[in-house]
Amino acid sequence: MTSRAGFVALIGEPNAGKSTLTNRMVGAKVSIVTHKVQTTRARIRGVALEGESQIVFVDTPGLFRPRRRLDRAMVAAAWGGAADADVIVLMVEAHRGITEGVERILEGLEDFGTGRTVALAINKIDKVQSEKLLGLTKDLNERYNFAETFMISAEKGHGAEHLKQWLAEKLPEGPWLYPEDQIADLPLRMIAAEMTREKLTLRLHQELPYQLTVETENWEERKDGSCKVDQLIYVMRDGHKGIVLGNKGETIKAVSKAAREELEEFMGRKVHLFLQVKVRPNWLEEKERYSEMGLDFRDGNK
Ligand SMILES: Nc1nc2c(ncn2[C@@H]2O[C@H](COP(=O)(O)OP(=O)(O)OP(=O)(O)O)[C@@H](O)[C@H]2O)c(=O)[nH]1
Ligand SMILES: [Mg+2]
Repeated sequence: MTSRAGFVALIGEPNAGKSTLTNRMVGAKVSIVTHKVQTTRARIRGVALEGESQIVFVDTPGLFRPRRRLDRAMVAAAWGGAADADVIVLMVEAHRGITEGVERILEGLEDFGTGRTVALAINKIDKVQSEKLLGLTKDLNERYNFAETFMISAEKGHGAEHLKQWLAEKLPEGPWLYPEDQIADLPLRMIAAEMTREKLTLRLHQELPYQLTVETENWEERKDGSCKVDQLIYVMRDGHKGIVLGNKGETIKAVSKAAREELEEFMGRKVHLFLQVKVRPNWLEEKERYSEMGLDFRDGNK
């Protein structure tokens, strides 16, 4: 049998379930997931095997109408991921259907021209009656020439195996791109920062998660096999710092505990995690913050 390998970009509106599907396909959590929109900020690769194929899933930030520099850099990263992929999967939420945002993405896909394989995955089918899905499938296929339509639930797993098998066959023949046992290619310090950002996003309300970033400052291996990880949480205002810390520091303590536990499980060893909050009013305009996030600062230029 010949081996196959290639990139499959998952694109869609924020919250469509791209990261959830990435994790399901890989069989491990490589990308953070929250109920909030705009959770993923950069391209996250997750590697899955299916038969003789190695499928590199490229989870992308959601596509939306950008306002800030960070938004523009995220949207550019998402389209860049699609442009580089062998196969694109557009994820649409079953219960929301064809929103304005989906319409805009379909227009964007037209710019790629023909000759590229684009599949449609209608996600969250666990949320709707099946009759509704037929109409939506028809409407979407009238608007764009999808190679195939899949009805899935990234969370519950319905249809995911079928989609994976189909994708495996669409990839070009060639040697695998990553070692057999590799599932992610983000540096550990970035994975660790993402874990902390996930826990913050889950606990903080309204706009605050969009106004902070997390960076791993220092990583120290200890003789006893554990590691000490220092992270900085950049916020924009003094008031935000107080909210992140919480009453008597209870918010940051809870975040730190949850992130540490996840990191320990991921690495299979003990972690000492230290979080510090720093007020940095202009972090959204600092080049270094973008490279730490895995984004291109210039993509944010107007
Ligand atoms: N009911 C249901 N919920 C789902 C399904 N897939 C994902 N979700 C939920 O939808 C929310 C968003 O999921 P994510 O995977 O973070 O979505 P995303 O497309 O990566 O979002 P961004 O990173 O913000 O662009 C989370 O609360 C998921 O648990 C599904 O099949 N069914
Ligand atoms: Mg995501």
